[in-house]
Amino acid sequence: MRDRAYAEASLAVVQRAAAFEGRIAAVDSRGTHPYGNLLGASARVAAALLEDRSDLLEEPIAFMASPGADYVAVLWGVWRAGGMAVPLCADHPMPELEHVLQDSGAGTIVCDGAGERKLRPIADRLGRLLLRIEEAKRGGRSSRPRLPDVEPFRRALILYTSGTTGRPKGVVSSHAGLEAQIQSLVGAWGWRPEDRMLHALPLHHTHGIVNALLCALWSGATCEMLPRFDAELVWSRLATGEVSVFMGVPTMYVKLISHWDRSSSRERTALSRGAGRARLMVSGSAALPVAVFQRWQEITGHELLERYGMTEIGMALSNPLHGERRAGTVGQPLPGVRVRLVDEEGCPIPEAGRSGRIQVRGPGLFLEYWKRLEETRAAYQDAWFDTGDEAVLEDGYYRILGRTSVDIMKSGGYKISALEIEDALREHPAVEDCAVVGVPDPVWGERVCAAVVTRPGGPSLSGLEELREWAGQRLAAYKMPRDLRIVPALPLNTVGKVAKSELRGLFTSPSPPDASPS
Ligand code: MCA
Ligand code: AMP
Repeated sequence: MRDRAYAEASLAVVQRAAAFEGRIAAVDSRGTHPYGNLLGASARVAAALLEDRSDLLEEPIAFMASPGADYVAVLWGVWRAGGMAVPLCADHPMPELEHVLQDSGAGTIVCDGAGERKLRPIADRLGRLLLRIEEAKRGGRSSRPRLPDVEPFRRALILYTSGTTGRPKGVVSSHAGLEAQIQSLVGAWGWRPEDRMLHALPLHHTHGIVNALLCALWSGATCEMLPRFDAELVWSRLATGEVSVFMGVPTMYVKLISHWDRSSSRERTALSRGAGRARLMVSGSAALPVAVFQRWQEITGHELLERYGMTEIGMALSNPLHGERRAGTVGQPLPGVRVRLVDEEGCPIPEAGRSGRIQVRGPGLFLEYWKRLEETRAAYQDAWFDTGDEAVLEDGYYRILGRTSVDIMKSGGYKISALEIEDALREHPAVEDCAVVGVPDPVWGERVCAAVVTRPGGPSLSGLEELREWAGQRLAAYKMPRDLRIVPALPLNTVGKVAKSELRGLFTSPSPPDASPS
């Protein structure tokens, strides 16, 4: 049934939701929310955003909402008004939020009370309009506003992701691109209306937004949204046996395993039995160590389904829903996605067994880096997007070998640019120069480590805690250095660049007491 309360939008996401009107779409701390209610709320948000206009015409609208029905109402509301949604992360410090607001050019920010307290100073400084979610949900002035027809090729979403240059870039996806990403996963992973997804992922990245939330809603399933990841809370929900689908980054599974290990034997039995009733558990965003795959299988009976993707392309490779899930691999191309490996010159590698850079094409690819035409062009070779990740095809399964750039790290599933952190650290008055590297870590995948050369005659740097406190005002928590070495000079290679592989060795060997103040 269609949303009758308001003139209809053409978006597939709305049409699909209307078909599930009476079913529960979201469960959050406030209760259960049927699809029909989310449609009504999102139409009113759209009306409030439109006011006297007939169409936002892809205007970027930033929003900060806690995980739950309000998040969906605002996301859909922006789309139904013809706008482009820019999700903000509530945990980010001011400079990160300011970067997103400035770069996206979002003139309006929709947020809850907590968001308003955080965002008010930036909004005032940048001259942006703040709209409270509660107010937006009351709708606009007209009781029966007309919502625009939104064509699928229009811009829908900007997600900010770190790259090899400077600050995070905005990755723009169209409605059609997102729908292609969703449809590919819904088919491959057998999503159905009876599913109940337990959602504990951040809602400003593809993993949490597309793979988890939007796939569930596209399918008429129920998405139970936790305020944040908490191993005990996740286990308590898995233990009920009510959850059918769970998705996480490898760090989450490591933390869940460690919680299970700390539980009593009676608790363990209950946790394992409940989790065993789920039909699908997925890992992605970073490499899943084989030991974690095996331990999770011992504990829950689940073979984690590992897949590979990227903000710019959505998901590209996946182990099968039915059939062998091979630990340490990411399976085969998903429906509608083409994948090839190329050598250093960009020539396709025809035979299996040779490693190369992954290139991807398909209808789910992003449209552009927001306002970065040159970088968008450079990301493609013909119509193939170059991921910068290396892989090898072995016996029909792709295995990810790593990244071509030493300046990109993955920690806790978050993509982190070493260069961005170096730029920030160089602003510290005691820092003459620095270099940041990712060092393998059993919990986080990689750990952010910084080597610093102090400024001669400058203020002293007492150590890691001082640097972290200072960096915490500028960088998101997951970008903060976890280890510091103060060195007389940075090691350079023959062409005068910092030798990052050599530098990594500094952090894997024990630190001399005088070189690394704690
Ligand atoms: C937090 N800490 C970290 C990191 N994050 N330390 C190292 N590396 C990190 N990345 C520190 C905190 O500062 C804190 O330290 C302590 O660990 C506990 O932090 P807390 O936030 O409580 O940890 P947590 O809540 O357990 O967070 C772990 C997490 C989180 C839930 C795994 O990192 C997370 O939500 N990751 C998911 C990221 C994601 O969605 N990526 C998808 C993007 P202290 O105590 O010293 O202060 S990639 C994507 O979308 C593509 C398309 C794809 O393929 O999926
Ligand atoms: P992001 O830019 O945050 O979307 O992160 C995308 C990157 O995450 C990819 O380019 C890969 O480097 C990494 N990634 C995602 N899934 C996997 C996986 N299963 N194994 C290894 N790396 C992965």
